[in-house]
Amino acid sequence: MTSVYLGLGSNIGDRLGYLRRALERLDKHPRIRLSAVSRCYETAPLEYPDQPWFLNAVACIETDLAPMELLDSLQGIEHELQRQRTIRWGPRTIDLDILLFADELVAEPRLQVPHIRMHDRAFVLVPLAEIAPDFMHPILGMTVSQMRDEVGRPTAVKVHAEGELNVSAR
Ligand code: A4P
Ligand code: MG
Repeated sequence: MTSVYLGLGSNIGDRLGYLRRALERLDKHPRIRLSAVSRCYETAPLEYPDQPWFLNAVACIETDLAPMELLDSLQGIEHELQRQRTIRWGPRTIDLDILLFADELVAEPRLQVPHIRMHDRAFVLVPLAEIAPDFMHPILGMTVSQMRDEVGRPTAVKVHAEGELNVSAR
């Protein structure tokens, strides 16, 4: 089994509901076990600013799927939760990104791991540091908490009022 860190984001409709449903679907997958979930953060949109604020969280799963098989499963869950791909970086019911796949490196057209933008995004690093502060980025050689301290803690990242996702991570 491999420990994998996933980023979750939603900025349309019942954002908390979409995050919870994505986590439940992950945990129901026969080859995925959910082992930890961060709190949920309300974050200002980056890249494409003219869109609603996001809820973001990070989860740790254990899986024996290969990286590409996991990507297929995540895209299946996105599809089930009515994700429409219109604008790149634009609004979405649910976005599931593979942040780190143990210390493996993947450089395929469909998949790059570690996620190429994770190290400069507070909406990834703040929740990730809650559940994996000492995990080392396999290319940059920095721990998650070091990367978080470099990116700072902008006020645009705050714990959501209902911050506990209450999904039973085992
Ligand atoms: N892909 C490549 N590497 C990966 C990976 N490690 N994990 C490919 C998942 N997918 C990966 O993604 C486009 C393609 O990336 C996929 O088909 C897959 O083959 P997408 O989810 O269809 O589209 P996207 O999410 O719009 O693009 P992308 O590049 O994943 O964007 P990001 O980096 O996820 O950014 N602001 C806040 N506050 N919170 C957010 O969550 N998210 C984004 C999207 C922008 N601004 C945000 C947030
Ligand atoms: Mg994405």
